[in-house]
Amino acid sequence: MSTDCLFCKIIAGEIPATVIYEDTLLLVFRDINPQAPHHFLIVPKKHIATTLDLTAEDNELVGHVYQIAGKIARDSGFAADGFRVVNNCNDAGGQTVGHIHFHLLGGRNMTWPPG
Ligand code: D5M
Repeated sequence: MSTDCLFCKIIAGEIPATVIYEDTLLLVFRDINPQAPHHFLIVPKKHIATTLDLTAEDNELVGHVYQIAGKIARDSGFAADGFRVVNNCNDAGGQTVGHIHFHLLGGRNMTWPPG
């Protein structure tokens, strides 16, 4: 845990969030500023700042993120229509919280390129 990290505080239960899934590796909760009818944040419990800080030790963790993204999309009923998983890295990538997370967005038609 990083003491100064918003998502570490949510994982520790110090800041409230609408949690929809939890296991030993991940916490998934609703984004406070949803960009789609379904917008969840899939957050590894391990404090990893950005994608650039991932190591080979995290390969299983990242695979698990995508497996759980599919499970949540199926369980929430938007998997068949399609969805998007997004990881923003650093300032130009649009990252605003310095704890790695994956946006799971569904329930509307996505456009490309993203903004
Ligand atoms: O995404 C960071 C996301 O985190 C952004 O979509 C808002 C969301 N956010 C910020 N604070 C909270 C709390 N307290 N609960 C739920 N969601 C939150 P990024 O990719 O870093 O821009």
